Amino acid sequence: MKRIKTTLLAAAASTLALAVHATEFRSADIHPDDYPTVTAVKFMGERLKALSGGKHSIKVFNNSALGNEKDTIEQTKIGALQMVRVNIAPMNNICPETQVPTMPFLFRSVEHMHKVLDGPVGEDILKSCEKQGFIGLAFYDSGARSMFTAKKPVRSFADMKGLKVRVQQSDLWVSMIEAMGANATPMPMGEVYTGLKTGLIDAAENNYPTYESARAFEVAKYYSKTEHSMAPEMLLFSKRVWDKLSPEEQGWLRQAAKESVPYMRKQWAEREVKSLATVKAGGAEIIEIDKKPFEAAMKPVYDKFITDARLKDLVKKVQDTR
Ligand code: BDP
Repeated sequence: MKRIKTTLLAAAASTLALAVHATEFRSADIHPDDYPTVTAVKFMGERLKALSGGKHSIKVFNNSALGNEKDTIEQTKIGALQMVRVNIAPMNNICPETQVPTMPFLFRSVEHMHKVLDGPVGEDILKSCEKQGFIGLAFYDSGARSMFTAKKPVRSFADMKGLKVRVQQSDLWVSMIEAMGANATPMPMGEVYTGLKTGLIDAAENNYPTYESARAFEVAKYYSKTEHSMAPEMLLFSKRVWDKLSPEEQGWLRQAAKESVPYMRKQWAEREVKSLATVKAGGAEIIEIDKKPFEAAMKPVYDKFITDARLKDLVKKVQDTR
């Protein structure tokens, strides 16, 4: 009898322990429900649940429900939020190594980008944010970013002169746009549509899926294929929270994040095609443009931001990746 009681007690205690420790991690994103970054993190959550035997899960707070990217990065750093999916750009001022995959005209193709980010250079960059309080779990695709304008089309490099262009909150992005002869205005994504509509800005730049999902094509119908940067997306976990997890739990998270990457890439490729069709049907004009003068103008940006030996070495490793 005594033995049964003890066993029952032990079972109850372990159920309790499980209940106490079962965690629903919160993850932020600015994008709508069907955007590939959002569906990928939801997929990661399912994988995490399976790997952890139901112990852990992820709830995605998208549509900027928890704030813009700069705010949610800050919340993740202090551990108020466990996870965040952001573009790499707002991390540029926080960990300098993230500037590398942001650099203009660095990647030669999507395959080149995947090879770099899946390899030791990608690993190195993900790890570099640890000292700032972030565990880099994965990179996601973000395609190539191009310029879109509200009033007059950009058909050549010279047309960039004097344009007021919204950029992400990163010094590197300000320089990139200024090197094109335009004026850069950093602001969160959530203000872009109104900014373009009211004439506060003349232009912004992004990939097809965001140009489409943010409805920017309704207010800026000229999309010029400058393809100036392939700045990827990043999935970051709060180091403060991470350090309290067991190695086994950390392993589940890493594994689930890793498994979400091919899932995301497939969704992304499909979404790019779908978004292009949507913006065209919505009246956007897709303009082919000579990218050479844009690329040539980027030398001062490399000189200003790729300054120390470590960053130079990383850029070289990217260029040498075949
Ligand atoms: C999109 C990224 C998103 C950024 C946005 C931007 O997916 O993370 O916030 O660009 O330009 O492509 O701010």
